[in-house]
Amino acid sequence: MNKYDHKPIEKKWQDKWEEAGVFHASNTDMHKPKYYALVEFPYPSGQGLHVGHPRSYTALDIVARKRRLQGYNVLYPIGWDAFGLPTENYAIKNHVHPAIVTEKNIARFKQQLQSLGISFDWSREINTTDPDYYKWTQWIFLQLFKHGLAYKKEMSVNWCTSCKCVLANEEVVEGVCERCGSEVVHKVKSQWMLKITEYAQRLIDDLELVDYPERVKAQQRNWIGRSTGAEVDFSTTTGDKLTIYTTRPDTLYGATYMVISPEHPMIEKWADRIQNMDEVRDYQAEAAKKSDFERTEVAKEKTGVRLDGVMAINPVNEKEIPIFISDYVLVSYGTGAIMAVPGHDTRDWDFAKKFGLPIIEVVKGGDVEKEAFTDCATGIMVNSGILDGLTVEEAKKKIIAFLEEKGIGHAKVNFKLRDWVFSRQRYWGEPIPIVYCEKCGYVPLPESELPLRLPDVKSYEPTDNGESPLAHMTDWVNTTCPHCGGPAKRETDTMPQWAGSSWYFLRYMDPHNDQALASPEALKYWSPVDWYNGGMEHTTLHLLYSRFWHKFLYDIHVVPTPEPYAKRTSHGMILGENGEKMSKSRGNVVNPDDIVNEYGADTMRLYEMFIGDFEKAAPWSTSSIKGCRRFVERYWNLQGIVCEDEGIRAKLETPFHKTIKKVTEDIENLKFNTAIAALMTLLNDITAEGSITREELRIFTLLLNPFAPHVTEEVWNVMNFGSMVCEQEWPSYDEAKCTEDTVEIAVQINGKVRARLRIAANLAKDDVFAAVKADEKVAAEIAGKNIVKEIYVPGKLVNIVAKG
Ligand code: ANZ
Ligand code: ZN
Repeated sequence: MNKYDHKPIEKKWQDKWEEAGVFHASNTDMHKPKYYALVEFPYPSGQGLHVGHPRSYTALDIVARKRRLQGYNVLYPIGWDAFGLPTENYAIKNHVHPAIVTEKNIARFKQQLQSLGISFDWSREINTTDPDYYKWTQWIFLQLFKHGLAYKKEMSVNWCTSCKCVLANEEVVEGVCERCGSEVVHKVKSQWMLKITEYAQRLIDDLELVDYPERVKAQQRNWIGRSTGAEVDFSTTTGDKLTIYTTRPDTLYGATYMVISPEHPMIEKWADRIQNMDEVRDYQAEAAKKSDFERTEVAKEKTGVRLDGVMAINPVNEKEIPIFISDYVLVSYGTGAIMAVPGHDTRDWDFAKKFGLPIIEVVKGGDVEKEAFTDCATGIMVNSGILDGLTVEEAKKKIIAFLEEKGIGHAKVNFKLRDWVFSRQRYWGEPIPIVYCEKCGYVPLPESELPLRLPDVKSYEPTDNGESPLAHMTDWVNTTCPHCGGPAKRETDTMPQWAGSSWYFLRYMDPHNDQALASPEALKYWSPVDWYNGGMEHTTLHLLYSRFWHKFLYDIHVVPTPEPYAKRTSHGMILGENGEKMSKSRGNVVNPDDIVNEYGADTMRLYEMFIGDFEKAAPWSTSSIKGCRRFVERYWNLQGIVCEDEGIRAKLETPFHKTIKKVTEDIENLKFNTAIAALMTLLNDITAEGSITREELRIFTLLLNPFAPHVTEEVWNVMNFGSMVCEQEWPSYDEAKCTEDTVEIAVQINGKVRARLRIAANLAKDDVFAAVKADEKVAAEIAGKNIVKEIYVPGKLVNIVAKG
């Protein structure tokens, strides 16, 4: 037997798999059950793969490999989400075309991924910057446009002063650009918008149809931000009406002033009557500089200007109340105007204190002189006329009925979700396939003219006036109107990076189709994605956007299911050895190439799966990699102790059946670490025997294969077990043979698990306690203490409460 040498073995099997095409999904074997495993495709950055990527890819590779052995036609694809700012910024700095940078980065990523032995179907590789791909991104945009879901609008947008680019709200994090950290200001620009708000309710409702972690569903719901309340009309001394949105119509009697947003259109209408218009204009200018985040931060000092010369009238008690403008009221939410109830809303309370406005208690239960009382579950209405004595919930119903009867208000559902700003003033994105004609307006390109290719430009720098570099290409910009044949101009904005990733999982189903984004047969067979894994950072926006596009495609009968992903999971981050986030500046980055080179891909894969609970963050540990390497070597050495016996020996029957069951189930439940631990235990049981039978080695090899695919192929080959492991059948187990006569129990002392012991399953209670107390760790814990309570949950747990 040779010494284990990972390098030649790994290269050999990677080549053989590729040659034999064993991981190709089949679009013709449609009688077989299908399984579609998906990982978020990477952005091919200049840094190459980091150790976080393999955590996701290896996990679903294990699932994919196991499902293949279980007889499924498995689709496990990969591609490149390659448009985007970092590449463009690099291209600007280094004067190379972004396409060249992209190609280079992809080649590196691909080589790295292949060195890990991930069973991707490389024949289905896609690239969002390939015109054959973005042709269909553009096609989807045209369908959205034709259905009135893409429209152009003048609007105040978030403008990154450094990227010189419009950002979606979600790309502004704590007031700065998510990508470059620079200041974000407001700017009025004409933008392409997608009407995602039309799908708000369905995006909430259909979360019922999918298997996502509860926290991910909650993120989706919070982002959409559905609230129920009422719209109420306040009349004013000018004879106009001012409509407000409130989630607390029950507090109407406590409204002592109103606040409208500095951008509210009524201000212009009242400009002649407002006596302090100069002050108002100054305030408007200041507010325009701030991000929505800054403006609505609860803790910030409240500012505002009272409109002198106009008053509003509270409709329930006819009292005149002042109107303010303040930046904490946003123009884009509700009606851009609020009734302020300082007794029961924290921001209103702060504002009222600062401006010396009256505070009226209308819900009993707090002390409104000290702070706003915001709890609405327990309070009872006071100082509220017809509502006195009611609970908040009762009061809401009653006041809405009252307002509806008077014709001055009605119940209203609102969403925080805004339409999606879909234009970017950048070069490296999909061109938007629309032309502007003076006569005909915005005209879609005929579908036959897709893809609309991105032309070559000399400079990728965005222009200072905020136009895309494409605007300089007059030859390209000037065109004819597809509708009237007259002169027209092409749209020079491009799509955001979110576009290509909003539908890529569909393209994998039929990646070379030039008639449709994928054939109806392929879509029907492969949809939905059975299991989608990716980072926690994508569980809000990417998930929401792709669900939106998918629902739209469902409505126009392109895709067969209302939801794209049946199940979604997220892996935890891999941290540096010091427990901090891996980053260049912290100097704690581990390069996967080095690990593969030194220990081998199989060890790297095992290690990444063994590192801890898949869904939690885990620090890197070099010593623990060595442990995984030793495990691979010990497995390799089994070849040297093969004996003449046949089958599975009686003594190992239970361990084998139990392990098959455990590995089979753990893989499906994201418990890769405990599956590996079970294989390690089984290996110990085998080596304790001093020998292994061919059948035992055969089964062990099958079980280990999804985790360590190269070394298992080699052993299989050396042992002459027949073609490749990846073409075999997953072992089955007999439930009756899975239970042993011993069980492992956890020992809890004062609520903390202090030890785990293996005891005979039928041990009597008293003997269990005796055995537990004889354990060293337990003995140390309870030494000198008084045992107050002892509980035994048979086969599982001993619980000891000890005092002193
Ligand atoms: C009166 C009131 C009394 C309110 C009270 C709250 C508590 P959510 O729940 O987030 O949807 N609001 C309405 N439009 C606003 C805007 N454009 N900018 C800033 N704030 C706005 O928030 C709804 C509540 O936020 C509304 O209910 C309104 O204040 C405020 F004891 O009205 B409320
Ligand atoms: Zn025209």
